[in-house]
Amino acid sequence: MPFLLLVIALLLAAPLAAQSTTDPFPTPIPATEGAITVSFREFAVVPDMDGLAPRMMAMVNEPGTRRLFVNDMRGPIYGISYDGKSVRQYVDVNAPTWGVVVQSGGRERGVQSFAFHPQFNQAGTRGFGKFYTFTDTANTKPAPDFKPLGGTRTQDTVLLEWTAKNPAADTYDGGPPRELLRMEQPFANHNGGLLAFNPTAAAGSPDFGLLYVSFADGGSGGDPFNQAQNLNSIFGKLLRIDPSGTNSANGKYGIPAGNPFASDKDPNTLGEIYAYGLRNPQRFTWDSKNGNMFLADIGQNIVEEVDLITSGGNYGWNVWEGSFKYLGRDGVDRANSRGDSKVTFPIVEYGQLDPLLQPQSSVTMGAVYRQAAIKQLSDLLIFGDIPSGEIFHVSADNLPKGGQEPIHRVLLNDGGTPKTLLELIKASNAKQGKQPATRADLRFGVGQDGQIFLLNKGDGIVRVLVPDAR
Ligand SMILES: [Ca+2]
Ligand SMILES: [Ca+2]
Ligand SMILES: [Ca+2]
Repeated sequence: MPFLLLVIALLLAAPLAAQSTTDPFPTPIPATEGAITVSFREFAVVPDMDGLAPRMMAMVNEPGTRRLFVNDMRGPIYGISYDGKSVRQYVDVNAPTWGVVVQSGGRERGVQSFAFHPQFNQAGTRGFGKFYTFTDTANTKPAPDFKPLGGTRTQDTVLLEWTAKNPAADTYDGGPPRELLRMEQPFANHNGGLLAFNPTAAAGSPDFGLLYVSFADGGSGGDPFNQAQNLNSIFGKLLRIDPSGTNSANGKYGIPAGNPFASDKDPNTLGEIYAYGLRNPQRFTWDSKNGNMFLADIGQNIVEEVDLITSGGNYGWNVWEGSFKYLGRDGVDRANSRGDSKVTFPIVEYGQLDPLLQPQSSVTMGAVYRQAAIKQLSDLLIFGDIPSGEIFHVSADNLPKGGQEPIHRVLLNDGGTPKTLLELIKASNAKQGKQPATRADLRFGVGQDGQIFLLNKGDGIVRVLVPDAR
């Protein structure tokens, strides 16, 4: 054997020694190269509560009644008219009359998300009047449907179904919510994620009316009970359930037969699971052109990632963080990246040490913009970073295959000057006579015609991206 081939053979045969790093992407996200600047306007103002800016977390379009809805994590859900001029409280999940008792202490707990059934405004259908909320609750008297594999009960996370009598009413007019699902939480952090119906699923298609539920690994750090890789645990998963069905263990919701572990004849794999190996998958979205599903999974201490989700996929946590072996809080392994053919690795990822993102970072989705109105955003996958408020883009048609290089910035055109969301929030805080926010706490919302809204927890202002003035 020629010497060179021998060397190559030895290299392939020997496992590479771990090369621990805190910074697997030494080339930063470019500050200006490839950056897009987009116009925006202030769309609506959501009221303060107890003197503090609303902790806006989710925004949802309800086309049947032509309203947008946005929540404050402490309980209220507001209805907003399509022109942004009317903002009215639709329901307060935390109102004593419902008995929910929202646990919103700290930064990560509270009403996480909500979703309207696609038939919300269609009388005579099973989804008529129905919407769903996912919240942390301090009421831990009822027995949970799912327990963690360790820890001490800090709060529960509950999935609730509400039924309005008149969906078009300004204020919710139905009774107390029905509890579908209750999870006991082992730690205060990493809780519920997003509830969403697939908006690309037409009536009559198999995915229509099924509720996707992202649910984090339970918290602490490093997934201490290895729940995300455990198919008998509800933690660290993307779930898909039928809220109108009854064949779950508690009889309060259905498990779609098409779910990857529903019909595998293995009682140790939960039928609710759609994808697994997730850490803190707060947000996901679908591409209206092709149905692609993209999910943002918040990393531990090194890598933030965006995944293309497929049924039954293993997204690696807590064995992998992004494309790299997870060694612990202090490092990932630079060697042997993406080295497991059974794991689905991110389409893009970025390092928490990136200079744009200091002092903290965590990824959030996002939307695929398939409209022509804002031409510089067409056919891009838009996502962002929660604390810094940085907005990023990659191609939605030529999907990247990992790494940080494909990522470029989206900046906001403030009277001709490109700004970040955090800079805009600080400026409005000054006008409001408030202390300047130190975090943007960016979340995205998507409206009619693919409008992209920017939420935050600092100034109560919902911003919308708009075409440039001519
Ligand atoms: Ca938790
Ligand atoms: Ca099973
Ligand atoms: Ca992953």
